[in-house]
Amino acid sequence: MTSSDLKVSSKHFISESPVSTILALSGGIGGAKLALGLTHTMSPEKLMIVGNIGDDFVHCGLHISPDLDTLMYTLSGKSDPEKGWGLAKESWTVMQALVELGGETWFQLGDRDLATHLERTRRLSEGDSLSDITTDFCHKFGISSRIIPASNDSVRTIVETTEGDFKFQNYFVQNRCQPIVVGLRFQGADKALPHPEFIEILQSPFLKAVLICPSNPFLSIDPILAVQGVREALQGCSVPVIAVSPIIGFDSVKGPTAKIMRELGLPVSAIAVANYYRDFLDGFILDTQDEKEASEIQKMNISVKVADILMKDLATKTKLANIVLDFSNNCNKRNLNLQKNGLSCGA
Ligand code: FO1
Repeated sequence: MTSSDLKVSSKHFISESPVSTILALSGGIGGAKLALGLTHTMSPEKLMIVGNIGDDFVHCGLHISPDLDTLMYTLSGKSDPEKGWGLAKESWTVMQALVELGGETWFQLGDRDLATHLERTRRLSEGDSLSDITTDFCHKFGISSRIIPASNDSVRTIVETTEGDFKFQNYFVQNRCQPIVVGLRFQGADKALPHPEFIEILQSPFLKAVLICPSNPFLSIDPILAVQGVREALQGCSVPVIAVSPIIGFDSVKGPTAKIMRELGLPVSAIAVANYYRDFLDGFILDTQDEKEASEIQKMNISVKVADILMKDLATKTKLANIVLDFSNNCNKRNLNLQKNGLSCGA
């Protein structure tokens, strides 16, 4: 199936907001930081965020969508600033009671966060789609950007390790990313249909740029790309596709990106990330600490911008968002003329 096979009707976002949409592909914490910066830099209604659903799972009978929730909580200003996931000022009464019962407590669910999972699970059981539920939650949280799951169908990340296969959260939380990764697969991705608005926006004349957030390429972005038709739609889209490096100074900004790169036999570098995305990438933003890598990336005919990309607070998130938007405005699609002339923007 190709993206052109996916005939969809225009509703919601595009028809309501027919100008200069920015599309961001995001995992959880790192992606949500940039998304928050973007909402402070541009009209938030013009931002569409496609969230990873490979981390979703059913736990204690509840459907948990960690990355969608992290995006939702972050954009509404409700997220826990220390952990990056869950809600700020959370109470843990239910978890404590579960400890006393000897229940499953390796995955921490705060009391108010539980309400999100309870209501999502109830509505899914009544036949509502994950995207409709997410849209309704976003309205309740006062979020005017559009957050959609990559698919309304099930996609589940399986981490293949030297100790066997793990479902994502068993690898990530229960086993603290310790097992050595030998591969990843995304169960259901080949049968999952992308959310219709995702493909529609990629083909829309109103799309201005696609941003790949500084999320883990293997755990957070790949499950989105694995959904049928997505990679082709990205390769075929007519606007610049820009990625922000998740690597700073040969290490992950957060999480196990560097560890997984080493285990998969890849060099831990911004170059390796740019190379990983090179079949659809037009521009790459890397940190000033990695400036020396810029020329190698430019040799791949990918335009490069060097900037301070560490997002420590709202000011640095907004500053990076400004840089990303400015770069995307000035960055051309890779084409023959560019390649012949050796031109690139923003270096
Ligand atoms: N991450 C943890 O490291 N430990 C947890 O107990 C945990 C609970 C949790 C509950 C709800 C939620 O939305 C996210 C939660 N996360 C937790 C984060 C989550 O596992 C990961 O950050 C993402 O899946 C990776 O993007």
